[in-house]
Amino acid sequence: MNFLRRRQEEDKVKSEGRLPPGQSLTQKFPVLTYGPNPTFDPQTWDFRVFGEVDQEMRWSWDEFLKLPTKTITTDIHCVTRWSKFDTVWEGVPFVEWSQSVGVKPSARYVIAHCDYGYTTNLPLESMMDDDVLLAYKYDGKFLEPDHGFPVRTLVPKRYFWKSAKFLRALEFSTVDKPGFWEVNGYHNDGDPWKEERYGRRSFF
Ligand SMILES: Nc1nc2c(c(=O)[nH]1)N[C@H]1C(S)=C(S)[C@@H](COP(=O)(O)O)O[C@H]1N2
Ligand SMILES: [Mo]
Repeated sequence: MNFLRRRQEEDKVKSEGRLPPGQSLTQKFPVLTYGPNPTFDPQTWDFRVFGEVDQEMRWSWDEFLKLPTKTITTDIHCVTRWSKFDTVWEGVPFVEWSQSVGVKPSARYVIAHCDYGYTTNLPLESMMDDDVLLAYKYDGKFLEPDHGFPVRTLVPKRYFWKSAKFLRALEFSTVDKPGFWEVNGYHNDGDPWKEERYGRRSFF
């Protein structure tokens, strides 16, 4: 009965066009991390930008917290087939932040670098959406360690593996550099509406 009601609810939202193909709605917030959570020391933590920018820069935790933020409400979609509606995030908006770092015209890709070497790549174009954040609050509170504390990227229009937890640097690049999951079989672009789950080198 419960199951039936859930299916009816899902059919309803699908017909409203909010649930991408092959996804199911969840109220929970599943955790998917490859490896352990990093330890955080506000004295030594930094966030860097490098590559195709006028000047490479770094922010301490205190400096990062002074950057202008905005809050958005958005749906998120994981490649493992769960979607969660109306999640609320606060963070530094990527578009405004990127204007302040002087991105060179030669930059075409953005590579997110995280603690323990997790990386993920996107065309600069897909980062230039007004819902893309360097997020550090969820539901009005600092991120839970499991969800990427202190900072993660948030790219709601891509599958959630493109939203990099434990972010430490963004690299602007002339060439694409497929990241951790992308070289392990996930699709390079990861658009949930096109169901771009697995790439050509997929083993699944
Ligand atoms: N640094 C880092 N970021 C990561 C991951 C990871 O393992 N390490 N997993 C990705 C995957 S596969 C998903 S689905 C989401 C999960 O985010 P959540 O645990 O907050 O739900 O984070 C993404 N970002
Ligand atoms: Mo994922």
